[in-house]
Amino acid sequence: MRAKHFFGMILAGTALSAVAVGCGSSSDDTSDTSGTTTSGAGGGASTSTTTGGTGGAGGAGGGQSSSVTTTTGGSTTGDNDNSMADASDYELASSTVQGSGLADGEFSPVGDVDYYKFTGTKGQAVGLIVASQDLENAAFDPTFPDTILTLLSADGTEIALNDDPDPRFSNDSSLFTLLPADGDYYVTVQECWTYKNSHPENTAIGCADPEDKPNTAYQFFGYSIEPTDSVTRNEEKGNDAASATAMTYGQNTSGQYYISQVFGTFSSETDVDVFAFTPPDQTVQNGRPTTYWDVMMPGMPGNGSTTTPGKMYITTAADPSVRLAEVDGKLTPSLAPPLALGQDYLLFVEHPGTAAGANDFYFLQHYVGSSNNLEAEGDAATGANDTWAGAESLTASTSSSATSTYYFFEGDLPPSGSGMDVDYVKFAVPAGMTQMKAGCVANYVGSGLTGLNIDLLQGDGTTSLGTGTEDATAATPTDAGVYSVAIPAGTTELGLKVTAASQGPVLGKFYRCGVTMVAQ
Ligand SMILES: [Ca+2]
Ligand SMILES: [Ca+2]
Ligand SMILES: [Ca+2]
Ligand SMILES: [Ca+2]
Repeated sequence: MRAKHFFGMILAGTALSAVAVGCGSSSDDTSDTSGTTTSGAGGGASTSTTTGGTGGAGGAGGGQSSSVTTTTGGSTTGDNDNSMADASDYELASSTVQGSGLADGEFSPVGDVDYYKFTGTKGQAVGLIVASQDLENAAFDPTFPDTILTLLSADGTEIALNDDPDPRFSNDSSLFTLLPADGDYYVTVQECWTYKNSHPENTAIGCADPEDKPNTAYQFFGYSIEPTDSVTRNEEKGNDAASATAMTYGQNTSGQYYISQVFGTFSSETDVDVFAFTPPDQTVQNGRPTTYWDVMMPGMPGNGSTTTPGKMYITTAADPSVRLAEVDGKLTPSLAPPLALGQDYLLFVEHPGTAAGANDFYFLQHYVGSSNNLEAEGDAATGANDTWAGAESLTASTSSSATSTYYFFEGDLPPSGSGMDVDYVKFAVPAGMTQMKAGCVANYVGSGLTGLNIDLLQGDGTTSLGTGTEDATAATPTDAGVYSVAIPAGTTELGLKVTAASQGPVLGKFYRCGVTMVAQ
């Protein structure tokens, strides 16, 4: 019974991911990380979406939920103990069999670490999941544990770690990995503060307050990831379109599509994995159908892979030589182009070409959803909003409040005459808003636009409050953003001018933007 509840929550929680993620924490809102300010919930988008969901828009992206199904085979014996020597034996479940394999645990007293031990084989794909907030439909509730899960090799070396899921629909942990060798493994499950206090060197870990949380219960589940209707493993049949592995899309009983899991190994530094996919026909709630592909973070802390992907790109099935969207997985971990539903495409995932590591693999979380509000010009037209006089008025996101206002939009910048299209938008500044930021991405998430630039304009349409230019090829990529801008007193309207330097050879012309204002 508990099992059903557990995974029921994962499904519901993930289906809400767009909204939940979008509503994000205020601390996330201060992030200047490229690409994180540009998708509303509409993005449905990536785990790093930060600046507030766009309410209804988001739902579309949602619709997806975890493909994990409850299974038999998992088992646990004894108490959940505090060291490798006392670890509870756990047998990985098979993800393809219905049943249960859940271990109940509790963080008690504060600082408790629970160890589980399982046996696996080299190359085995394993999912390790903790549910605590999700057990009680309490995503981001500070009275519930913010868990961290680590995977240790038999000698106790940490080889992988997850804090929060991707998409980030709660603070519960889920780790998807390929085991590097035959043998025994250990899993630790603990509250975030317990880990942080014992690993001060791991500065990447941020924990939700308070340290001593009133609720302490969790469930742990580990399973062997087998191909299902929403899980696709590259079959290593070759490196070209003719040998592509067909991807699958699964639906729950309500007709919502699951998040698809797409993964594979890099057999050498020249390996290219090719997947054939057809975004399934569905109704997207906002904007245009958009495909999201998020790379799970490699390394440690991460999923333990010894490499990032290299180039990742999408073509039509009809012409694998022309790239519609492309990112360098070494630099940017998310590919998010709008694509037509029901059409046949190919996804190429290349090794970065560096020396092959001991366990080079990748996991992508993939889903199809809606987009931000779309400009009126459409993907090939120009002219409608090319001047301040013709600027399109944006509608504030429904996630806005008395203390924060959000706008999300996107569009295209096709070649126009001897140059490029220019898009102007304008938006109201509600009374009380004093600080703001705006950011746009294109190349960062696979568009063929380079040199994306935004100019934040006052209501006269000419006075600039700041400009920013995207550089997705820098060692530390940046979006086209302006940050920490003081809104001049008395301002009732602002605008953005969006331009790009060039487009091609990648065919994508899209860009995606977000604006955040706060009262401080
Ligand atoms: Ca966590
Ligand atoms: Ca491969
Ligand atoms: Ca345009
Ligand atoms: Ca335009």
